Amino acid sequence: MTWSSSTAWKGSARGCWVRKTRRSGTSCPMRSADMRHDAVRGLALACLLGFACSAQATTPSIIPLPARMTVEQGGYAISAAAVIHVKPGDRAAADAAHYLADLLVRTRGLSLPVVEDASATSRGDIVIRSDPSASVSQAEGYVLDVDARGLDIHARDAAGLFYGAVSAWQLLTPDAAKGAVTVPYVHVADWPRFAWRGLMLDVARHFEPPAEVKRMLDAMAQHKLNVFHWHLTDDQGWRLEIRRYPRLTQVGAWRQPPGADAKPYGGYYTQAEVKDIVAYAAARHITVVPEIDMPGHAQAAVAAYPEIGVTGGHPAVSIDWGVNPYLFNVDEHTITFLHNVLDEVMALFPSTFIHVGGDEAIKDQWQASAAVQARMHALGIKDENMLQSWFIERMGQYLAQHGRRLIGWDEILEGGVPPSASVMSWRGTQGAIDAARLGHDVVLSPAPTLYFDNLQGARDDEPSGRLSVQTLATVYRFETVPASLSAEQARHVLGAQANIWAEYLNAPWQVEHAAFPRMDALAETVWTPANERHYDDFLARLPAQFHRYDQLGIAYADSAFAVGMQAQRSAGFPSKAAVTLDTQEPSTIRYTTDGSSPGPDSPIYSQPVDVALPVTISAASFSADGRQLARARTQRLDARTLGVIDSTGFQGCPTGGLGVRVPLLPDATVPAPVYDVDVISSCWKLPQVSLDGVSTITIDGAWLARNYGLAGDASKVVFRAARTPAGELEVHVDRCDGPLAASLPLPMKAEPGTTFHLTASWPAQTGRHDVCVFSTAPIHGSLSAIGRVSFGNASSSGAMP
Ligand code: TNX
Repeated sequence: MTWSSSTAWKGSARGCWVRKTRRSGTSCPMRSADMRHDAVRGLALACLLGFACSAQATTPSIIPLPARMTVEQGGYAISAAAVIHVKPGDRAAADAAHYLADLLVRTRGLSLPVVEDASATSRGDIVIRSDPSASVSQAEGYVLDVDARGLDIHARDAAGLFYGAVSAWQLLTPDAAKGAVTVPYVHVADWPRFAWRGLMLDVARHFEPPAEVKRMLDAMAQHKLNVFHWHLTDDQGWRLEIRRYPRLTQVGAWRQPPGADAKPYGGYYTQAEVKDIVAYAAARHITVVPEIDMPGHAQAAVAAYPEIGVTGGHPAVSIDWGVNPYLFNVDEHTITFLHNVLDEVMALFPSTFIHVGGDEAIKDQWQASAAVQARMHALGIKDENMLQSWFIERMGQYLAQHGRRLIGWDEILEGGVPPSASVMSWRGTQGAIDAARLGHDVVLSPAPTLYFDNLQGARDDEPSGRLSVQTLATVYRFETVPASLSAEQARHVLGAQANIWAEYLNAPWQVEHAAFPRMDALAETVWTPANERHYDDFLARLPAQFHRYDQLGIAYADSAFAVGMQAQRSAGFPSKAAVTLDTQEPSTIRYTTDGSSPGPDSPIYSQPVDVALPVTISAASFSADGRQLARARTQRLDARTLGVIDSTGFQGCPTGGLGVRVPLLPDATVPAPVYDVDVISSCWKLPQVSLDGVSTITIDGAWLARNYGLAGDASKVVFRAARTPAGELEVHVDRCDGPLAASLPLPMKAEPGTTFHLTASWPAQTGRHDVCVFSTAPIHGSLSAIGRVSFGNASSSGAMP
């Protein structure tokens, strides 16, 4: 490897500015390297914030950041006439070259031919070549050199060539422009930190068509993620065709959702579709790890074949999210049934690891069943946790006989982890620590950080999801290896993955919104060396990635840069307000007050803006080079809208615990409306509401399906006594047990999906107060939810309904 002979970047020692190398013999003086790195990061942040900076100052937008990269002065121009060279017979290089060419057409409008050419080792434009003696020897690693001779990508294995091509694509797409592009001279030596770089997609709760699964696989490959964990079965749907047991999909793939006119919801993958998807993934160096969840989350399978369930009853496919009671029984017949299922699973999925779930199997049914208890005693097994361990081990042994390995959620540690098992740790990181200490391999996917079903911002325009906000920064700062593991134990950490649970992600665009750009943060977490990761540098590389998403039609979330607005009436001036603007991440906010779209020349926001009402304020965030980082958010401010509080201004009450943002109906695919509810306690806190002059309160809300399996938490649901048949919304001031200010009887028609609009008068009071709204609706039947609370006063008259 000879790339240490690089030229200076802005006067620094050669090859020293981006990152200090850990290869002996090529290291730069530590201090100069660190200083340079800090300077570059400082510049990156400055650029993002809008201060003057040169385009060269930021690290080239490769995500995940390579293990080592040096940038030099100069660049190689790739024109529309450029060529990608591969050697005849170098199949892996040709595959990578075609992937690169295809991406370039789609995103840059550059149509570069792939040419088989015996002299491909000599340089010119882009060369991709297998090289058994490439200086990067790690699996999946590659070298990418750009100099006056062009781009050269070489690697020892096919995955390395592919990842080199992906990095080259990113270098070739630094902005939104089309056509020719000049690539900076860089030397990249890159390889992954972890072998398991995963993403889990739950298609059981909401089905994703094969085309969308492929889109996600493509995106994974472009982030150098290599394990697609496919959650194919759950209480709400069995999505994999099993030829021996056709009812699993004929019955188990369909459910009857709540709502008066709801049509059956469902879908499944035929074996032909699965084979196609597995091949598509393999071509992108992704292993598909299927999950067949057992012994819990089994309701759809039991609905199809009641004889493999416990009670003898015949449930429908579940419409309740959460934890449902249906387990498989432990008869030999059922074990054989599941082995037969695994036979077909193994035939379809070449993955060494097969996931058998193991999560959230509450043991009520096993405890209540004389047959299960008799079998447990006959087997000499002490309790139900150990019975689960036995059950899982029966699967583990079967898989091992076929040369496969079992992996399961961390509950498989309860009752003794089967010796052959690997563990996926989701309830925090303790499961990973315990398992690694016991010598089992582990994958980290802790909730809530790596649970992408959580919202990524507090704004009311975030679509549905769980209400524990997990920002881009939180995901980025996740460290895979728990600090308490010794170096020896840490060797059992295979890697990490994010999980896209889909109870509230009803349509492909919502899955994409949840996944991107947090997938970028995840990718860097699992690929880039820990000490090379710097959040501000990452943020500076993100705008280019957003342009790529735009070109690929990916519905990414701009939540990290979306401008939030808060308006406060100016004291003593009812027709004036002060507007505060902010973003989650640092950016330059520009705004307009004349209804026009904010652009790179609009005024920069620096302090609260005084506005005369009515006004329409529009704001967007920008990077220094004028790239818009988030779409503009617009709000009309007048006497009426100033008194409106939406979910951005709601907080949960201390009594609650299970906060979710849900659509009007559980399977609705339209973007709005959505409602924030706490399933344990129907209560909302509105902090510090200005009550001066308020004389009415109006609440817009809806009846929602109460479709939650709460298991042991069911007894925690807060009951509040009602005064009227359907209950009412009680509004209290200062505290939930403070003075009652209004009581709005709920309408009787409590069919899920019906909205309501309730108004009451409001007693005169002054100043800012917390306001607490809670529902006294019965705790069975539909769930009442509020979407918007409007406080009206004399100056908003006319606008009041
Ligand atoms: C817990 S994580 C589950 C899933 C849910 C998820 C929702 C795990 C192994 N089980 O069934 O979808 O929470 O966030």
